[in-house]
Amino acid sequence: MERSQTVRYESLPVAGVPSQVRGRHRPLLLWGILCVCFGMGMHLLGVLLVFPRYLLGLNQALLPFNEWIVWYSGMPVMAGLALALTDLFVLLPNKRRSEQVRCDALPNRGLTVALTAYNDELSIAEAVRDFLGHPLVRNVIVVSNSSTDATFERAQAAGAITFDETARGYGRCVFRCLSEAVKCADTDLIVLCEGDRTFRAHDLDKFLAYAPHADIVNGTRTVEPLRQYATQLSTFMYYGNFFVGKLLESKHLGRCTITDVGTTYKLCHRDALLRLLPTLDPSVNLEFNAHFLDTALAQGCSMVECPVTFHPRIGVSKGGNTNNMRALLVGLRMMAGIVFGWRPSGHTS
Ligand SMILES: Nc1nc2c(ncn2[C@@H]2O[C@H](COP(=O)(O)OP(=O)(O)O)[C@@H](O)[C@H]2O)c(=O)[nH]1
Ligand SMILES: [Mg+2]
Repeated sequence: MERSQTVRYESLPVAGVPSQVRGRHRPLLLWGILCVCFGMGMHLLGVLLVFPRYLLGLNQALLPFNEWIVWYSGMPVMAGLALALTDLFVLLPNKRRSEQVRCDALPNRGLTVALTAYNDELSIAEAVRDFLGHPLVRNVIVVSNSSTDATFERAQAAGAITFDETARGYGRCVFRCLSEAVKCADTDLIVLCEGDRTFRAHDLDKFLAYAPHADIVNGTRTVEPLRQYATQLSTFMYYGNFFVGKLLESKHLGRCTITDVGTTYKLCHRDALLRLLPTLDPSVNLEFNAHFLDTALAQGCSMVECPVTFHPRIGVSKGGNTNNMRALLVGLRMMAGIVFGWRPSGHTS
């Protein structure tokens, strides 16, 4: 294909991440939030026990346990508050970055855009044309995740550099996108996005405005006037993403603001991505975006959020947005990853 011939490829470094990692801190605020949530859950359970006690005639049997649970639910709440307040008022000043606000020059503002696609034949050509139409976009890559429809052919016909990723799963697809994009040595800036038309090329200018300030500019879909009325992001997912985002933020307190943990749309500086890629686990599936941010922050990358517009999907949803129950499971796995570490999660699309 013509466009791919103009791209100069460079080999990936084999060594791991350089020693950018700064001193690790205990995430007391994260533990505090979890303790408070646990205590409040206990308390709620205690209040709800009133129903079996009086409606099922189990008052005598359940009363001692009911009193215990309501009384002792205060302990995790108090412990959690103590942890959270210690982190916020004692440790935070040392955790916050002390250097000046970063404002790098961008000598090369050209962009390589990499789009994930899985059976997205209805939208992929339009998405490719949208991004190719932006004056700063030099390469558009599409990674089709073993699509069984015409996604690959339509992406190629629309002018994308196309790849087929045979290992199934969103994480594998994103990882392949990033791995192919860093080989494009004619650009310093890499944009990851989806080929389902939920995100648009006009937002690239917003990303570029934030690009001097951090290694990673992560899109956020939480700015109300920028969300189209009916999208796949239900109210539950909107607040769920926000909550999990704040958990991740509390883990890396003083280093970032996170309001949306599930957006694919993001810009990365190529040099930072080259260091980060060997530390990512492509077998983490639909939680991959949270895994990406957590790992990047742990490696010492800087991250800033950028509001992006969000639009209804073209075609059928296959990801974590299919329904609220699936979104809940993805959210719980994200929380487990943030607290206990990231584990492979088989593809379920
Ligand atoms: N769910 C899923 N999505 C994939 C896979 N491989 C690639 N993708 C793409 O990754 C994106 C998933 O994003 P998401 O917004 O969570 O789900 P969507 O509702 O299907 O768009 C879509 O653009 C898919 O086409 C896969 O194995 N599973
Ligand atoms: Mg999508």
